[in-house]
Amino acid sequence: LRQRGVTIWFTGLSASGKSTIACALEQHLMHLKKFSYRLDGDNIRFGLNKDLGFDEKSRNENIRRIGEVSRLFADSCCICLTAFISPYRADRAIARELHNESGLEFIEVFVDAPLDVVEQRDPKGLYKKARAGEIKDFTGISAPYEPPVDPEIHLKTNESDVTDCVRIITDYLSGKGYI
Ligand code: GGZ
Repeated sequence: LRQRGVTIWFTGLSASGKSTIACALEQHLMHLKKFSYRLDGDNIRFGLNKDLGFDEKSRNENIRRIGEVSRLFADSCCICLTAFISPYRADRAIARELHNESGLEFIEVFVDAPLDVVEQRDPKGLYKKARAGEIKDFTGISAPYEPPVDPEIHLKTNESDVTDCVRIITDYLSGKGYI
C-alpha cells in the first residue's frame, strides 16, 4: 500500500459528535479510496470489550485495548479512527506513547461541546437518566472528563457543523501528506 498508517483519536463527552464526525470522515476517506477503519462502541464494546463496564478501572482497560488495536490498524497502513469518550488524560497518553514507540502518529481530536449543550441534545436520554441517578458513573455528571491540554485538533461542535469539522481534519491530514 502506498499509504502511511495513522490513528485519529476522537475524545469528548457522550453526544459531543465523535461518532457522527468519525462516520462522515470515514465516508470522505472512502471516496478518496483510502484504507480506513473506524473503531467505536458498536464494534468494540459489544465484542472485544464486552466484559467491561464504566467504572474507572474498566474504562482504563477499555482504552488500553483500543490503543493496542488502533496501533495494529495504523501499523497495517490503515487510517484508523477511534470514537470513544476516553475521559482520562493518562489513558490517552498511554495510547499516544504506544503509537509513537512504533513510529506512528497519533492525532488527538478534541470534540468539544459544553455540558449544557450535550445535555440538551441527549439523543438517547442518557443524561436524563444519569441526572435521575438511574445510570451511575456517567461522564460529565457523576464521572470525570479530563479535556485534552494540547490536542492536535480542537473542534467546537456547537459552532462548526459536521462538514466543517471533517474539512478541518482533512486539511490537517493533507498538510501531513496522509491524503
Ligand atoms: C458514559 C456511557 C455510560 C456511562 C453507557 N458513562 O452516547 P453513547 O452512549 O452512545 O456513548 C456512550 C458510550 C461510552 O462508551 P466509551 O467506550 O466511549 O466510554 S469510555 O471511553 O469512557 O470507556 C454512552 C454509553 O456508552 N454509556 N454508560 N456511565 N457513557
